[in-house]
Amino acid sequence: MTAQTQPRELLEEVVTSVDGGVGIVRLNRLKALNALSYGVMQKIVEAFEVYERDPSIRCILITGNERAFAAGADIKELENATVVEMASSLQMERWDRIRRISKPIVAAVSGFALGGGCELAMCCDMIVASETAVFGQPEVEIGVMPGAGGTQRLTRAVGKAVAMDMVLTGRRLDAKEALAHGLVSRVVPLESFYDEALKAAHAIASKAPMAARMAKEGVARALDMSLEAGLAYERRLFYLLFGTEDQKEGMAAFREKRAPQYKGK
Ligand code: DAK
Repeated sequence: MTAQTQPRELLEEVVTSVDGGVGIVRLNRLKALNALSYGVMQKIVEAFEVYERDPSIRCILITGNERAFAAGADIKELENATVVEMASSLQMERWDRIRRISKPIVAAVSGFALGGGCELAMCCDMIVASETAVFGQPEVEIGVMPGAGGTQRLTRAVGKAVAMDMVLTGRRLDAKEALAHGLVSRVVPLESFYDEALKAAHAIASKAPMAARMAKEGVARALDMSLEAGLAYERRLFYLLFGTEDQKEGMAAFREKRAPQYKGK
């Protein structure tokens, strides 16, 4: 089969699709275990931003394949980079743009989630992992250290002891350990990891969009605020929702014993 005759999907490293209110992004760089080249990161960010702007999309799902979510940044691209190139590359900005997405993001992870792959999963709001998922920050093995949240988000998720072990020795966590340490939300059989994640994404998409976005923001901010400031912040987000039509609809639907019809207003 020549490149011209291959199905389009085989040629695209990032494949997007929509399922109801869920915008899906699938990493499809099979031969390199979904290594996050600059091009792949740019496409992920672009897809996320399209979904962010589309009011019909209420939740985003990102996944890879059974063998790999992503085995990290593309080492072959990084090998000869200079300090100046790294510091001035658009790559950090791409990570920041992912962080600014306000809609909930679910990661469906199977196989390797290493280095930047683990960091990408940790940027998401929920990780549904297959039993074969493996999480790690092995950058120290190749002469560097995590650069996109691996010392910060990982430490907040699993605590200093386990984070230090992973970052300093390159130790990987299997799915059960990741669940025990609070890195992932659910571990499910390999055959169903994608379906389970999609189901979770649909559950989120069925909720009032503003409520889901505010809830995401509240939990995300919990990690970088004092308890007192966080509680005050949460209260303001909570009050804000009483200005939405969806709050009235949700509570009326409860009283009338019917399913709510949310409009995102
Ligand atoms: N980059 C490029 N290619 C990769 C890759 C990677 N990270 N990981 C795997 N591959 C490629 C391999 O080179 C191989 O390609 P061919 O040789 O066949 O052409 C193919 O994928 C299959 O890999 P293996 O033959 O190695 O498969 P195995 O099953 O034997 O091993 C493995 C799987 C995942 C254990 C192994 O491939 C591995 O150790 N991969 C590297 C994992 C790693 O070190 N990841 C961290 C990379 S550093 C930044 C922010 C973040 C970052 C950088 C910058 N800024 C904000 C600027 C992040 C840095 C990183 O992630």
